[in-house]
Amino acid sequence: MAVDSCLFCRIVAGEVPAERVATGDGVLAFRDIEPRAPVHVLVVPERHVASVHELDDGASGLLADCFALCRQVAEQEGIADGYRVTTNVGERGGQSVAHLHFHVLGGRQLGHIDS
Ligand code: DGP
Repeated sequence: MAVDSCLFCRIVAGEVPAERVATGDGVLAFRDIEPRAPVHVLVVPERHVASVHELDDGASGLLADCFALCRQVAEQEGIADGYRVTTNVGERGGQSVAHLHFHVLGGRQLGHIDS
């Protein structure tokens, strides 16, 4: 996908509005438009990567920055006692936006992942 037509690249660029909740080192957090929990925030790298499957071996810094922002979001949103961080890969894996993102979900009792 061309970066200029990627929805999350356009959110990062400020071309599409989103409720931003935090920023990190090359990473942005904003609220999911279809929240599935009282807290549902997406953490995305600013540079375009389709999914974790497309990351190269040198991506440990980018992943550390993503997870650092997930932790910060959890603290900010008051869910640090229990939350989920998840990422989908490819259409068959439930991914609908082809720009790497981590869902940070919490604020209610979460069950086992079974679907
Ligand atoms: P996934 O299905 O794992 O690729 O997650 C994509 C998420 O992105 C989904 O939970 C809904 C959210 N989403 C889709 N379009 C928008 C948008 O325009 N703004 C925001 N804030 N979230 C969006």
